[in-house]
Amino acid sequence: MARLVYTCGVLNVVPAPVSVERGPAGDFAITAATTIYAPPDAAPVGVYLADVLRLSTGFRLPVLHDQPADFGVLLLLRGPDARGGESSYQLDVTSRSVIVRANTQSGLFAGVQTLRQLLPVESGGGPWTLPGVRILDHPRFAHRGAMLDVARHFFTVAEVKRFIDQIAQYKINVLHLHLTDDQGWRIEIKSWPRLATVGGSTQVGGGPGGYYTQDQYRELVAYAASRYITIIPEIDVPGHVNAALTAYPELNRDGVAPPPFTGVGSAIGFSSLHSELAITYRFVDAVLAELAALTPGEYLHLGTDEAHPMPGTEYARFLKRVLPMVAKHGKKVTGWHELLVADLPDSTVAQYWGTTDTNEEVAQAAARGHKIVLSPANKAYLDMKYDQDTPVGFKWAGFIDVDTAYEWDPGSYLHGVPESAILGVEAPLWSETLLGPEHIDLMAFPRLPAIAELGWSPRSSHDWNDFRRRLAAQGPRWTAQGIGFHRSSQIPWP
Ligand code: NGO
Repeated sequence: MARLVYTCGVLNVVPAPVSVERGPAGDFAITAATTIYAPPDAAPVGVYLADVLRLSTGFRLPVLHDQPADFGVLLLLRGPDARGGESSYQLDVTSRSVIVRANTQSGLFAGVQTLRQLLPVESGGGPWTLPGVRILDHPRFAHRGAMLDVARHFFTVAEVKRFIDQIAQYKINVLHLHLTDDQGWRIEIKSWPRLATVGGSTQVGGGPGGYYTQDQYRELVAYAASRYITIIPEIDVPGHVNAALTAYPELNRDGVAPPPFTGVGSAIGFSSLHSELAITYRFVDAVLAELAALTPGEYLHLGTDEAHPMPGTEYARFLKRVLPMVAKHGKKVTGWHELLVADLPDSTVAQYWGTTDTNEEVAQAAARGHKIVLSPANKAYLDMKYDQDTPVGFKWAGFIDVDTAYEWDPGSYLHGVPESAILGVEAPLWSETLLGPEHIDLMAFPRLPAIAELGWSPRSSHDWNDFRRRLAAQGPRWTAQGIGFHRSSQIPWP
């Protein structure tokens, strides 16, 4: 494999591409006269590229749909290197042209993210020269996720869109939204309106909370799709449901609604639905029906974690009734790995959030053919503090500085779980302690790009020192984009 270092400089692309070769045919300078050619079926990516180049260079480059000239920037949905399947692309830079080739729009989009990182830093004033290069690239894993908890603290549509734009740069293709929890219910359910209006009316610390109307939620789904990101919505059942219980007294065994919960910490996992109440299943089915209708993606996330008040037998019985509902509404189930105690359809994906590299239930599930998404809390949880000085976050799974987030191999991490069973990786950002987007920035950057690289780049490119150097070069880009990242002392920021 070609290394990333070549004679006219050093490429600082994150995630590391599969192969990079120096192009013999010179560098390409983007000027006010450059055109972008994108055939009609690649037009959305062309428009996106024109937008990002306008913000960085100030040039308003036209997007042309007719026969391409052989100069300028060309996005071609044909003739790519076919090795990598979906999202693979080839990027060739010569003095005459910049050509991105891919089989799909998402492949072109991935190539465009690489192209952005080959340009000088956005705020630097140019010249906007791309080094002569040939890059062949494709992802290692299909699922490269980030999770945002909008339940503990609510984040607005604009704030979630901002997060989507941030993660798209690192070839993340799944955004898991944790929509419900004890402290808040954040999605409008038309047949059970009080879930949002009552259950969504507060948050940790007692603020006003909030929720997404279904139209706003559709807007988020569409915005993510325009960045080739699929949203997986999570409705957390049967535990983490205090907000729902406050909204509908009849969901409680004694028919009395509990007070809203605005705390954090030791109280995690205190609430639960009741498996013996018929209304429990009418409630879950109605919610899943509306959620499925809002979701173009394949999966609904059922939570299923920490249902401590519900005894094990009841928990399994509850899941047995609820799992077929998801299938009935045309979706597949994913959930935190606790759900593996139930009898599951083969298509069920388990998300591992433990802190050890052995888990018998997950290994057995993998052997039965289930796919696993890895979010080990002591590596991938973005809500863990970097060190004792981090102003927000938790430390129950340990401190996670950048090396800890980066130095593990998803393909061999869990004993008895082979790489073939790994659907991918996901970095969860829980929001008990996050008061606003400035805290999202601080906790996600620079660790989210580390997890993104584990999801995308080949095992053979894994190299801490090389990663540190490439990551350091992202710092000025984040500054230019207004991302207030954590200046970890492990990274040689310029
Ligand atoms: C746990 C818990 C969440 C917390 C998070 C905090 C899972 C899957 N359930 O992770 O409710 O917010 O830790 O780190």
